Order: sequence, then structure tokens, then C-alpha cells
Amino acid sequence: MSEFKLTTVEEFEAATARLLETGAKVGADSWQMRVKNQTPHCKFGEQGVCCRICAMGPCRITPKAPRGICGCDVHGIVGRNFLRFTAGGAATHSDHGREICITLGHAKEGGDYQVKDPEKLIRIAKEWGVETEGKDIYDLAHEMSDLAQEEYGKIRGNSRWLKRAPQHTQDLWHEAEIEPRAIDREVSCALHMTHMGNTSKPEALIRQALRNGLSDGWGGSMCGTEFSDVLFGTPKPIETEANLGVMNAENVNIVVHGHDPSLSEMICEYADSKEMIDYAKSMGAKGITVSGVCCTSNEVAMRRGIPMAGNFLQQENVVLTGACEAIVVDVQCIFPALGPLSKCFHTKFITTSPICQMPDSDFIRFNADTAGENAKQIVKLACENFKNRKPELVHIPDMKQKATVGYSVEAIVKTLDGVTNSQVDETGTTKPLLECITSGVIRGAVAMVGCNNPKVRPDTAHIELMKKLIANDIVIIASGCSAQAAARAGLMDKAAKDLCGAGLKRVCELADIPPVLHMGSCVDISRMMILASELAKDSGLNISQLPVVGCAPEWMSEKAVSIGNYVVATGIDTFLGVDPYVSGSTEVAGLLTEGVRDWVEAAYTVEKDIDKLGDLMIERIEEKREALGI
Ligand code: BF8
Ligand code: SF4
Repeated sequence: MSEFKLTTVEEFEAATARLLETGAKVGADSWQMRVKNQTPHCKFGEQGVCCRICAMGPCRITPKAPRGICGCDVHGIVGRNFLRFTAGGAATHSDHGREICITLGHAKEGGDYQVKDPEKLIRIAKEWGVETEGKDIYDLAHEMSDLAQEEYGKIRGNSRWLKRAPQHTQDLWHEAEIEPRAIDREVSCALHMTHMGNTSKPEALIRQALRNGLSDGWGGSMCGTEFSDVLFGTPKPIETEANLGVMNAENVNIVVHGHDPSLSEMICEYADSKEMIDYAKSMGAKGITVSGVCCTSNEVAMRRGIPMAGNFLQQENVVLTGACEAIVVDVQCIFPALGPLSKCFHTKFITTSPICQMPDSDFIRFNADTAGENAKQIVKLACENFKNRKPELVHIPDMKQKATVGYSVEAIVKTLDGVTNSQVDETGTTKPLLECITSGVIRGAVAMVGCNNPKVRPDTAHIELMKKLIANDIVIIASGCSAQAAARAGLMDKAAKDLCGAGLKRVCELADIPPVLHMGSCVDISRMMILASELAKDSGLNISQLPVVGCAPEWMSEKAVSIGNYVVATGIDTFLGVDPYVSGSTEVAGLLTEGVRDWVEAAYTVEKDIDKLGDLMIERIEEKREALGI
């Protein structure tokens, strides 16, 4: 018998309760307290029936007032709100992707940013019809940086990445008129359509929501993922650890938080240098521990094995340990609460991006040209702050799990190709995975993604669903905060194979993989789209026929809605545990849960009962198997 044991949500909660006691001592606020202050939520907002896009409003739809002042009905209002939500998410992911494209333009031989995966750069260049022969790799990087940035504003044509999809998917997009054009254009178009006095027809609004989502997943996010791999390396399986216990009481603790790896990569690089470690020692620490929160953590975990301290709703906890010298943030999903909270401790809250500026933070502007110096300055500041710790406030929960992460599409293909008897060609294919699925050893796959949301008991939905699915021989690919929930519980430890059904357990043993595969950050859901496309091409099936579904059981952000839209638009049924504020309109809800199936062969399912949500996913996977006769 192995000694492997999952960490339970009850144990997570006990650790948090202990940290909140420290918080109470120093007068700190917490999200748990703020949730109480904000409950109950506004019903109009929850149903999506409040419109404030012009100053004649806000207009709220009720049985007595069925139309806004302009005459817009509830379906128009709910649909417009949904599209605006999507546009916010698509803009956010895509602008992150743009920053990576810009950083690629700064790459140089021996510089802070280098081309770590030249093969991938050349592969993409060839895909885009760019001459690579005899070209210096950095000249090529700069040319690709320009071309990629042009994807955001080009005047004609569609996203270059669409060609990666199976022809059938491309045809569906064409027929439905949802092929994304320039990335920025789809965001602008969404805002334009939803301005007062424009579209109020739900069908047109939802069509644009899908198109805008696609401009993210098959545009901006794909730029983010692919060019991050070029700059920082394509992830390969690597060992790491997860949960608050990865912080080290004897070391200077730097926590990186946010999304853009350009900053966190540099911090990790310098924190690991002898110069900085010696500096930390001169300040009385034993060394430096960098750990992460949210997607920036996923990025550096996947490429460097940097441990993951926590996910979205753990971000205050890292400060509450009293042992965090600096929490260094770039963009997105950062609680403004970290400002006042850090003031209750010795922690430096360091913001670095003009995109994300907050009160009560130290702003150290991070520039691609001066990245090394900026990172060094930040690491030094953290070291110097070690002496300001208040020992009586230090408590790091003794809680962590081992995790194997780094499953890019390339890594999955390589790992599985290595263990089967099928023909292995040079680049590898997804055929071994398909064989496991068609033979029924693995019943299917679920892409588990997305955030935490206090509306769902944090992490339970992720963890319970994953346990249920792997026990039913369904392999999980995970990203974002869902992946971190899995890692913190122990589901990314290879020993978690013991929780699987017999078929999946055998695959895990043969391939030496955990049953939950970490595919990266939220922009990396573009990796999942590529994997689904490869599976479809290698099997000769349409994506919608594959026994594969997507699930975001605890989602909260606009980005998650944008993701949901492109996952559905790619032909993958998507299951949500939190309602996307559309319950106020039968027409909009009907389109999303059924109507869009006519265009893209997939739709949403919303179910707040998590156990039922799991059953529905298993049912859907089995239906797809039955339809294929496997
Ligand atoms: O982009 S899963 S809470 S960290 S939004 Fe944010 Fe949600 Fe986490 Fe990453 Ni994604
Ligand atoms: Fe009201 Fe129409 Fe203005 Fe919306 S656009 S706030 S429904 S008047």
C-alpha cells in the first residue's frame, strides 16, 4: 500500500482559519468577510437584466417594466451584457498575448530575453509562410514579433491560427460567419454592437460573442502561449510542489502573482543567482524561495518547476503567513485587497505594470529593455525586507503535495508515443491516446479549467469532480486555478493513479503520468484547442464527435466567459457550475444551452449541483462513445 493521501478541502479550510486568526490580530480584512458584506447579491445583476450602457438608465427589467427607456427588451439587455462580458475577457487575454509578442521583439543573443525554443519559432514561421532558410534566429524572432502584432489590427483576412483547426471546424466557422478577423477588431466590434441603439437581437449578439471568443482562443491567447514557449521554452514534464507549505520560514519568500511570464521568468532567474542568494544570506536568511499564485505561477511551474503556493482565493493567505517578503504582481486576477492587507504585515506589495496599478503598492515599472535590472531591484528589495518580519506573526501551514507538471501538447504526444506499440513517426501523433480512448481503456477526457468563486465552496468542485471523473476512467487535462486546486490536493502526484478506474490507472502506470495533467495557465487553454484539433485530424472525426468535454465549475472572470465561448465554438460541450448572468432571458439562455449547437455542434450546460454536473459530463461522454459505436 502506498502512503499517498490527498489533502482534503477540510484541511485547506482549517489552514485558512488558522491564518485568519493572525489576520484578526492585526486587523486585516479578508474576502471571507467581504463576501458576507456583499450578500445577498443584487438579483437584477445576477439575472443580467440591468442595463447601464447609456445615461438614460440604469434600466432594470421587471414584469411591470418589461422594457428599458429606449425600448430594449430583456433579451437584448441580457445578450448585450453577455457580449460585453466576453469582450472584456477576450481583450484581457489578447492584450497579454500582445505583450508576449512585443517581448519577442526584444529578444537578443545573450540578452534577458532569448529564443529558448528556436525549433518552435521556425515551425510557426513556416506555418505562416515566412521564409526561414539561412535567417538568423533573432532576425526571424523580430520579424515574427511584428507579424504577430499585426494579427491584432490587420485590415483584411482572418486569424492566421484558424488554419490549425480541422477543415470541418473551419467550414462551420465560415458558414456561421464567426471566423475572427483582426483580434482587436472583434473586441471593438463587440463594444460597438452593444452601444446604445445598436444590436438588440440575441442571435446576433451571441454570434459575435462566439466570434470574439474565437479571436481570443484562436488569436490572442494562442499568440500568448506559442510565443511564450518560443521565449521561455515549451514545457516538458517536471517535478514541483503545491500549497502554502512550499513557502520557507527560513528563507526570503517572494511570491509572484498574475499572468505574464515576462516578469516572473526574470524574477526566478535573478532569485536563483549566487549574487542574490548571497545577498539574502547577508540579510540573515538562509536563501530565497520563489513561489507563485494564479497563472503566472502556472507559467513558471510548467517551465521551471517553481512551486505553486496557491490559486485565486489563496492570494490573501500567502500574505497572512507573515512570511512573505514581497508579493510581486503583473496583471489580472490580483485583489486590490493586497494593498491594505500588506500594510498589516511587513510584506511589500509590488505592482509592475501600467495595466495594473493599485493603491498601497510600490510601483516598480517593468520594461522589456531593463527587465534584468528591474527584477534585480525587486529581489533585492525583498531580501532587505527580511529583517522587518514580525516573528510572532509567522505561521506557514505545514501542507504541500508533490506534483508533476509541464504537459504541453508536445509533451503529451511524446510521453504517450513512447509507451505504445503504434508506429512512432518523427514528430509523434495523438494516435496512442486515441487508441486508449477507442479501446475504452480511457473513456474520454475532460478539460477542467477556471477560477475559484466564493459562490462555490472553494476548490471542492474542482477536486470532487476530478476524483469522480478519474474513478470513471476519464483523464483530466487542467489549467489555471483548476490545475492548482488539483496540485494542492495531490491529484498531480503520480501516486494519485490509485484513485483511478482500472483502465486509466494502467495508462498512468505505463506512461508514468499523473491522472490530472497540468497544461498550464488560462491562455494555455489554446493548447487544449490544438490537442482537440490533432485528435480530430488523427482520428478522422469531427471535434464534436470526440468524447471530450470542457468544465469550469468555479469560474468567476470575464476571461472565463471568453474561454467558454471559444471552447464551445470549437465544438466542445462546456459545463459551468456558475451561471453567466443570463438566467433573465429565456432566449439568450436557450441559445447558449442549445441554439448554438446548430452553428458549432456544441453548447453550454449550466448546473450548480456539482455532483449532477459530474454525472452530466459522464453521460455526455458516454453518449458520444455510443454514437461512435465504441
Ligand atoms: O487566468 S483561473 S482566477 S488566475 S481567470 Fe484568474 Fe480564473 Fe485563476 Fe488565471 Ni484564469
Ligand atoms: Fe436603458 Fe436602453 Fe439606456 Fe440600456 S440603453 S440604459 S435599456 S435606455
